[in-house]
Amino acid sequence: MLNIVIFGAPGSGKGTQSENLIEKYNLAHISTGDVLRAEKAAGTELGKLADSYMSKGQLIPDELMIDILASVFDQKTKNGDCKGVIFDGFPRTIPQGTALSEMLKERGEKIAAVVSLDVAEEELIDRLISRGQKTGRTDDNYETIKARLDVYYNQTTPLKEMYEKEGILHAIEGIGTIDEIFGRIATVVDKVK
Ligand code: B4P
Repeated sequence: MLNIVIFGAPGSGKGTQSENLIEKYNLAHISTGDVLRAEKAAGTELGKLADSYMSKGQLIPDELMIDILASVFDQKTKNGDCKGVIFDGFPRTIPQGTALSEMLKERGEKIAAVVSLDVAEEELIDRLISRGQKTGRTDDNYETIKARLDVYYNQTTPLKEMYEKEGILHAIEGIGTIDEIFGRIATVVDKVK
């Protein structure tokens, strides 16, 4: 299977580019942010718990996310009608990265590429503020965005080094039109598929 991790700071375009990848390569999409927002909208206990972290810009605890990820992966791939999976917003910590590799190995799978979208901080903040104004997404306000960026720099960026050592990290310039950036991503994916 073609398993791709799309990696980057909040607002770097992970969700946006995932939509293009799904369509072009017939991949299933796992967005942990979308899973948590759906739980919140449904008013479940998990959703209430997730919201208590997301509204502060913090990460949901690893043990919980790792369990969720494995069950969503099995559910999305059970029919065998997708060519692979795009992991959008997971992993976000080293323990999540290790758990993802183990989960895939147990199923005879591996990550084909980690696509890392590089975008300057001012641009990230502008994009997220603008999305917050358009959609009312409650974590897209200045204070929470700054907290999410701190979490990204402290807890998520160490994964880059891990994937670089594994030789599967592909850094992509994440500034430009959505189509231009997708062209850069597709060049990488076409080489590994
Ligand atoms: P996510 O839902 O993953 O949200 P995100 O990091 O903000 O990225 P997203 O994919 O939505 O936005 P994108 O960059 O595409 O996470 C939200 C929260 O959930 C986290 O803070 C955390 O609390 C929790 N969570 C999720 N996963 C977790 C995990 N694994 N462990 C623990 N906690 C977890 O786009 C942003 C905006 O930019 C959009 O408006 C888009 O239109 C715009 N944009 C995109 N590309 C552009 C371009 N080229 N030019 C201009 N604008 C562009």
